[in-house]
Amino acid sequence: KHGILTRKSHADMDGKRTPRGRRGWKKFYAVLKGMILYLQKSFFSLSPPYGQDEYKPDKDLSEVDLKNAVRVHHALATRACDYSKRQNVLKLKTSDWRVFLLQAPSEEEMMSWIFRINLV
Ligand code: I3P
Repeated sequence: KHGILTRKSHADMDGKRTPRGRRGWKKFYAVLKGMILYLQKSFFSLSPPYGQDEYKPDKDLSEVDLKNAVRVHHALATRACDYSKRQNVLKLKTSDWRVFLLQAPSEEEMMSWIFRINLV
């Protein structure tokens, strides 16, 4: 599965609140492949037209993209009911206690990401 997701880091690896300065929202092209959710920045700098079917995450991943990749094995995705500033936001808790808020472009997309992440 892939699509645009906007990410906010809420808690870091040890479960500690992500400090100010690193809590902003950032837009990515997200790809769920195997047990990894790749959050790619470099996708947007590639020249259009760039059909989603031609997309090859392994080939196009930059170092920064690898750093932003999230292991979703044993992660839990839920609707972010306690977050009301933005629409269609899901909460992703990873097995290493990180917490991300991920905003999808629509309710349907949000539900689809939750379903797919929890299947891993
Ligand atoms: C954060 C940024 C986020 C905001 C967050 C700020 O600042 O403005 O948009 O979250 O508030 O800390 P920075 O980019 O300097 O990290 P919201 O959009 O949810 O308000 P928070 O600390 O209350 O999470």
